[in-house]
Amino acid sequence: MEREEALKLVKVQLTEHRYQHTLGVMETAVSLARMYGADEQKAELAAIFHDYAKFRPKDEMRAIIANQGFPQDLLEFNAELWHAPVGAYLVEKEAGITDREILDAIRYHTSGRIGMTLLEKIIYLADYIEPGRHFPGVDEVRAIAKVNLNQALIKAVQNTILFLLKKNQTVYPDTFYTYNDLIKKLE
Ligand code: DGI
Ligand code: FE
Ligand code: FE
Ligand code: FE
Repeated sequence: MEREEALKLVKVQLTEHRYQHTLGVMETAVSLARMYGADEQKAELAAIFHDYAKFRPKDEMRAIIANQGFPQDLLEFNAELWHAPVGAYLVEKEAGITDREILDAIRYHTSGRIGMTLLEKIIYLADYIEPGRHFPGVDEVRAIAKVNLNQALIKAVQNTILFLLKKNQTVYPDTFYTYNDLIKKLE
């Protein structure tokens, strides 16, 4: 699918603010893909669609997770996690994207997972450091992303976990698994 068609499909699903975020993720993901040797077209499409389900009603997301073979423990954790797997499902169903690598990059963009692919890492990181993000620590991750993808990803996951802990929020197990897996693989 061409960029313009994908953007059109996504724009109607999002608020203007979230659409601008998506454009930032798109540019960042393509640049990371070029830097780290990933498929730039796949990075672009995955980025465009990554938050496709962000504004779906909770009831619709809950039903998709319950009935379409997703891990049921998602339903016991923060609903903020749901738009990622539900997005992968809907992007395939409604936008006709069938590429497994793209769909998995969407699916795991919020929690990560053990054994993340290069494309999954790029989308997770692009989502975290796109130019529209302004939280504490993001500039440090932006700088590391220019030299070491895994180190930048570790920092992003660490920051996310710390942020959740400080807000007294639950942390989904996959988020911890992602962190542990990246640390174990450090040389
Ligand atoms: O959709 P975005 O806002 O662009 O970013 P995202 O999909 O990476 O994250 C959405 C939210 O999910 C964000 O506020 C942080 C939160 N989140 C990420 N990992 C976890 C989590 N929330 C919980 N409860 N547990 C997690 O492991
Ligand atoms: Fe998201
Ligand atoms: Fe993220
Ligand atoms: Fe996002």
